[in-house]
Amino acid sequence: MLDRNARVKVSQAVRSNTAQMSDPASEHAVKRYRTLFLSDLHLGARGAQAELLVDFLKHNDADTFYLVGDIVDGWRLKNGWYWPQAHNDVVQKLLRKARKGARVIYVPGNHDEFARDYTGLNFGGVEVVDDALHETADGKTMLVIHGDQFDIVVRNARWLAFFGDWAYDFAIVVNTWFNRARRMFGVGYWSLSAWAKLKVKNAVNFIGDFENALASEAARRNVDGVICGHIHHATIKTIAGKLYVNTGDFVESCTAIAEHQDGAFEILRWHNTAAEREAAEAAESAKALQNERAVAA
Ligand SMILES: [Mn+2]
Repeated sequence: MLDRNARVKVSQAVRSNTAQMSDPASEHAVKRYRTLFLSDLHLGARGAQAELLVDFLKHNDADTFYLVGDIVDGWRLKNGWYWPQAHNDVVQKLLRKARKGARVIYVPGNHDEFARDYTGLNFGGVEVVDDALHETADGKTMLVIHGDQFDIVVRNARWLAFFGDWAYDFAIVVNTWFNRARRMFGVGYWSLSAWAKLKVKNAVNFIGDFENALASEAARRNVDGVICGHIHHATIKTIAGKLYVNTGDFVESCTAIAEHQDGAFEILRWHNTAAEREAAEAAESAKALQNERAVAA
């Protein structure tokens, strides 16, 4: 499954100590999962952690990858092209996984909404869909959706609950048209998380409202749970009998969701893992490496 040459090549770019990377022990560092879910990479934005992401994709593999929206930040790219090599490397790594037989399913979000014009199509082995139903190894059906579709519902959760089902359906339709109109007229996307940050006091409510909105969507669709992104807050929990899984992001928290071979979900936190590994490697290696780093810094 692994192309050793490619790995070593990338390693050379990242680390100066190649002898250590070709060491058979580092081969064991690659973990294989049934499924990996990633969202909110925001490639094209300066905040994207592309190097960490490349490192993540090097050390983690899966039969199926779900890209759960906001993979590319189209809104940022509109205000000036920012596309460094590392961002390209992420895309290349994902396409390469598709070429090598992994199933890659791309569920666009609000920042890469342009991709929603291509749903139902397949690009270099990457399937583009509005949302997906994922069957876990232990037979759970999970709705995979970015989550921005519920922005208006989340903002108005309190009074929508008062009006009931029709208001909920109406709000989702309005949400879709509202975003489409904003895109058509080139107005920036209204940001749920920016809105929540402004209302800091309501931030906890906001996360809770989002989670409840998504869990009730799982109930409406008669599935066992939901896997989403959008709010940059990784979680695995049960809400009113529905499994709520949020992938988090690769901007601030650097998280992903893994499905193990038995169907169990786990949050992978790569920021810490990468830092821990680097610390261990630095401790193991000779002072030469430390000196090298001191010079580099
Ligand atoms: Mn989003």
